[in-house]
Order: sequence, then C-alpha cells, then structure tokens
Amino acid sequence: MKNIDSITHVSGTSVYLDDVPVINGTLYGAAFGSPCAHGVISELILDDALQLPEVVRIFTAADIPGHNEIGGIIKDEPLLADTHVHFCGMPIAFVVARSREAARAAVKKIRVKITSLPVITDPREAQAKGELIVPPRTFRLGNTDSAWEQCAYVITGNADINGQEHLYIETQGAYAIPQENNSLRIYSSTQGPTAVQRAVSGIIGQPMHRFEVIVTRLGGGFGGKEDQANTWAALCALAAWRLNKPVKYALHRMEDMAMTGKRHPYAADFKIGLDKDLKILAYEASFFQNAGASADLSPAVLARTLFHCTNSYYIPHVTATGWSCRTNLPPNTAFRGFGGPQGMFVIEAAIAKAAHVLQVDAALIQRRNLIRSGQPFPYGQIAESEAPLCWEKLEERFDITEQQRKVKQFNENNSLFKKGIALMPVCFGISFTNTLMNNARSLVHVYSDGSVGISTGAVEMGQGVNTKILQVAAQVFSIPADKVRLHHTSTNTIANTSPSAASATADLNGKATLIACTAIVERLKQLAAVTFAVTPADITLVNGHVLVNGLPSAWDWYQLVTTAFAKRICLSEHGHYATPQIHYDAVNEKGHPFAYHVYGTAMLEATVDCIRGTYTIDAVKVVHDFGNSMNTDIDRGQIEGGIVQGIGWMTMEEVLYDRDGKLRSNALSTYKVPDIYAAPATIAIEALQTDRDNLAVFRSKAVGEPPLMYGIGAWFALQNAVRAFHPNADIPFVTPMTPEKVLMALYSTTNPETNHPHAETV
Ligand code: LUZ
Ligand code: MOS
Repeated sequence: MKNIDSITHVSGTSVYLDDVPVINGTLYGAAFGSPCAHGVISELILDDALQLPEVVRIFTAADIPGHNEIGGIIKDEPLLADTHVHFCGMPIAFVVARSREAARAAVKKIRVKITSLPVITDPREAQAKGELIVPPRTFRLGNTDSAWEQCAYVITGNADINGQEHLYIETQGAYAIPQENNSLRIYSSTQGPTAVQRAVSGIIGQPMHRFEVIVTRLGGGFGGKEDQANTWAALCALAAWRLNKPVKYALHRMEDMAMTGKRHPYAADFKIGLDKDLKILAYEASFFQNAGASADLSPAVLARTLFHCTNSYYIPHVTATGWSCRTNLPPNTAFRGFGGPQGMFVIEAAIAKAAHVLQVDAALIQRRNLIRSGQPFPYGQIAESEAPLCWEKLEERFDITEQQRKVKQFNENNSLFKKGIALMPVCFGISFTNTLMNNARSLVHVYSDGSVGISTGAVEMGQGVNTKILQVAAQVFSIPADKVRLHHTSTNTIANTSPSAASATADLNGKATLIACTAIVERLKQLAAVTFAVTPADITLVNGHVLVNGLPSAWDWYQLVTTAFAKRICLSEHGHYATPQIHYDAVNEKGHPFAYHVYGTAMLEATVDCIRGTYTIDAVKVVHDFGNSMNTDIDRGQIEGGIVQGIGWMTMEEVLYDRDGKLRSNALSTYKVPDIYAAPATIAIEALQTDRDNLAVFRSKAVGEPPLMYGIGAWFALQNAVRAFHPNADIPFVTPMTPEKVLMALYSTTNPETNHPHAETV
C-alpha cells in the first residue's frame, strides 16, 4: 500500500504548523537569545525594541505566572533566563508584535549586559571539574579486571564523536489560540504533544486539562522535537494567555540552528582485549557525553549509549561507564539512535584499531564475535540473535569476499584513487529504556455509514506511521483502505502519550489500534451470531462481507454497522496497549528492557581521491531484519533515509562551536548535509524476514532508528581507503571524516600514538 500522504505531499496540500489557517488578530513572536554562553545578566534593555510601532509587548521571566521551568527528566531548565545565561541562544525575552518582520526587527534592538563567566564546551573538561548532570552509570558483565590476563592482545585508544544538526525540513514552531474559560488550543510541531501540554501547564500554572495540544503532522523530527518543541509552545502559550490573543512563532532556520540542541557529541576511551583466535574477551569504555547546559533527555540518551556499547557482539567481560557532562552549549537532545550510534562507533573503533594493530581484516574480528541466541547483553537480557544470520545472508547475497577481492585489485591498479570497504553490523533494542513510557492508546470510531475514524497518540512526521495504523484497521475490519481515515493528533482525544520516538510508535499505537478494532469486531460478531443463530466464532469478516461458517450471508459491512447502530451497540472503542514482559532494575543495571532487538548488517564501499581528499560513498548493501514488514515501501524508505543521514553524520556534517560557545556552523552554507549527489549510487536492501510471535503488530519490527547506524560503516570504509594509499596514515577516531581530514590523513606522518601497535602482548 502506498503511503497515504503521498498525494497531499506532492500536491503541496499537507498541513504543517505554518499551514494552519491563521485567525484574524494573530500576533507573532520571536525569541531574543543570549549572545553569551555563560554569565550573569546585569541589565536587559528593551526600550529601543518597545519603540517599534508594531511591537505589542516583550515578555521576560518575570511575566511567567507558573514555574519558570521546562525540564523533563530533571528540573534544571528555565524557559526564559532570569539571572544567569548558560548557553548562546538561551531565550531571555520573547517579543510579540503585529507581524513576523516586526518581531524579528525588535529582537535585533534588544540589548543585554552580561558579566561573563568561564565557558566550558568540552565534556572531558566538564567531567574533570565535576560538572555532571547526573551521577555516572556503569554497566558490567563478568569481570574485566581479571580478564585482561587471559587476553593475548590488549589495545587501547580514544574517540571523539561530533554532534549532528537535526535539520528537519520544517523548523520548530507553535501557534497558541485562546479559547473560552481560560483555556488554550496550541498547535505545535512536536513529537510529544503530552510533553508540550505538561510544559505549558507548568509555565502557566494551570492544570493540564486547560491546554489542548494539536499536531497536524511534522516535516521531520528525528528526535529534535521529542523534548525541544516545548520551548516555543510555552512561549506562545505564555503570550497568548497574558494577552488573550492568538500568538504564533515559526522559527527561522538560523534561529532554529542556533537555539536548539543537537545529537550529543561524545569523547570516549576504550580498552579491548582479544585472545589468539580473535575472540574479544574484555572491553572497557568510558563515555563523556557533552550534554550541554541542562539535562533535557541526556540521562536517557546516555543510558542507550551504555545499552548499545557492545553493538552486535557478545563480549563476556564488559565494564562501561558513562558521564553526562554539563557544558555551555545548547542542551543536546534526542536524535535518531538516541546515544546508541555513539556507543557503537566506539566499539567499532576499538575493533578497527585491533585489526590494524594485528594486521587482520576488521571483518574477521566482527564476524567471529557476533552475538548468538542465548548469550547475554551486558544489561542481562538474553539475545534472540539474528546477527550471524544477517551476516551470512549478506555474504551469500552480495558476496563480501568477491567484493573485497575487487577492491584489492582496484587498489593494486590505481595510485590516485583508492577504494575501501567496511562491514557494519547493527543491533538496536526496541522499547523506551524507561519502561513506563512503553504504552499507547487508540480511539477508534466506526461511523454509522461504515466509515472509520482513528485517533492515536502517534505523530506523523513522514515516517508513515499513519499508513501503518490505517492498514491495521483496514485489515481487522476487512474493509477497503479508503473507508479508514486517520485524524490529527490531539491531547483532547488521546491523553498521556509518550512521544513518537524510540522507533516504537507504529508498534505501540498499532497494537492499541489492533486492540480497539478487535473489541469492536467482537461486538459486531456477537450481533451477527444472534441474528444468524450461530456462535460468534462462526462469523468472519472478509473483504467487506459477513461470512457465516465461511459462506456469504445477506449482510455486508454496511448492513452490519447500520444494524449495530440501530440496536444501540457501541461502535467506538478506546484501546490501550502496554508492552508486556519488559522490566529493568536501574540499581543493578540488569533486566529485560527491550521487547526485542532489530538486527542487520551492511557492507559499505568508498572511493577516495588521493590528490584532493574528496570521496564518494559508492554503495551500501544491506541485509536488514524487517520482521514481517507491514509495508515494504515505507520500510525501505526509512532504511534509505537512515543510511544517508548516518553517512552525513559520519562524513560531512560538522557541528562547530567556537571556544566562546558560539555556533559557527549556523546555516546551510557552513553546515553541509548530504544531497542527492552525496547519496550512494547503490543502496541495495535485502530482507531478512523473521517471524516471531513476540514482535510488534502483525509480527512486524520497528524500522525507524536502526538503519541510521549502517552509516557508521562509511567512516571505516574511508579509513580503509586512506590506508590503501598510506598504510600507516595517522587517522584519529574523530568524526566526521570530512575531505579535509581525509586529505590530512593521506599525507600524514605516522603517529605512534594513533597507529603503532601499543598492544601489550601478555
Ligand atoms: N526516547 C526516550 C527515545 O525517551 N527513550 C528512549 O529510550 C528512546 N530511544 C530512542 C529514541 N528516543
Ligand atoms: Mo527519537 S531519537 O526516537 O525522538
């Protein structure tokens, strides 16, 4: 089935925040962000801005009727800076004017005097100074201390992983409209309508039921709108509440880039030990997460780094510690993969370094250590592993050995261009790591004409969740897809939602929809059974017809529904789903946090121009575990997009703050994202179709985040290409691998620190 949004997307009629019709009298907001990364505000000068004729009012922290607090996990984030600023771009004031242009012009006229304080941008420095968001966490399996003695080789190193700008095509924004009796309707471009509702309720100091949050759809989220849509909604709500006027703020791209957090940069240290047969016996890693100025989702992101620190491998002895470090950058936040990709890069770096030191192919180490069913992850969950199967199928379908031979041959015959190849296995746990968030609800109405309307807590952000939910209803009712419609997301219809995140949205909301539709079908079957004097088990619904003992009856779907309506049978249902069997003990760091894992393996091929340092990622060939895919077009789209986004993170997207904490890569002229020319010419996807009954709706598997991590292989393919030119090139584990870095590596002198085997042979 086609994505149900294709026609409105290509005809330009899909309704995003900025397309919601604007009511007469609407005012426009714009935030004034701190020009300084850390300091004490001594004076805020608004006079010049207030002189502008179209300016209505400028709000500051003093105008907040409730609590000046929007922190989720930890209450450490004011909506508007009061006495201190903690990052460049931190909102200090909110201008409201009669036009968008006037609001922006007024922002430029605001002056602030700040006594600056020392700025920290580096997570290791923050950790050394004790600037931590939460106490460190350690995941342990076996005992690394005693394991090192059993290792034939022990290799240490470090890595520096940069962040990533979300660059959703639709920027952040909100539109708050006063309703009668002290309430607001708020349109928000958010992945988490309930998070927005809760934030607004705290800022205004009124119960949540006064605030309806509506999401039409998003032009992308990628995690950037899981927590950070709250700010703009709360600012608009504050102004709308105080002025009793509709207030709208859709951010300019440069405001969005400067004021919002990104994927977390990490610094990391690793130590890996192998035996003579290349079995990894022990692994230690320390992760220094650059959280930015407040917690946001950082503690949860850090947890996922630890959950995925051994990627697809079984390692009997593991010690992994994570520090969430407070710096003077905008609070970093969720981004597709949610800390998992950073954990995976580090183990892949450790394996690549071991391979280089031992002069073997990294793929040999990777393959030998893939986790098998029955083996535990460091957090105690026992794997039902598809990892070896994915690898074997990749070999069979795309012939890894032959590809490696071709690359070798190319490199022998060419001196100015070199090719590199890398394998990238991925294993990603599906469920929010915070167990209580794994629930969802769906409200299904069968209208008296037989058409169906569905509301869930899911936010459609281009990932196709609405199509999948529609498929669930059409299948359970056995009616054509055009009889089913998905309504927009609203906190009035579905309450207490978890954000659309963690790859779990279709799983959770699809299951809730399945439960609701099934309950309605049960009532309808009961009615038909009574009518035809059989038992409900004798009734089936097939292609819009009511069958009795498998034979056509006088009724179709329409007659069934109209009869039920005439008999006052309830044609609506509110279904609730909570993922069964998951649990986690955060004291011992053991449990069964994930409903299941998604596996896959990719082979990536790159070509480097050894004069210029430029490169292409030529091909990505993947075997991906789809479960029993509900929609292969949508799932393939997710995989292609994820791969390109992952490659962008690893190769060209360079988030750059200067020492004063100012974002230098603040526009698309200075922040390069992959375009169609940078996308691999070949993306080949082969399905591994698993079919276990503990999976998600109709035995499908989540697909949103895992494919991003295939892109990590691009870094290692480039490393291998550079090594084909200069076998002992100095290539520190620093991302992204921009053409500048490739060029420097190609002509580097050998650095004993990053290259020379400092393997201690025991
Ligand atoms: N969000 C969240 C997530 O709150 N918890 C998670 O475990 C998660 N995982 C991936 C993406 N977003
Ligand atoms: Mo996300 S990183 O699943 O919002």
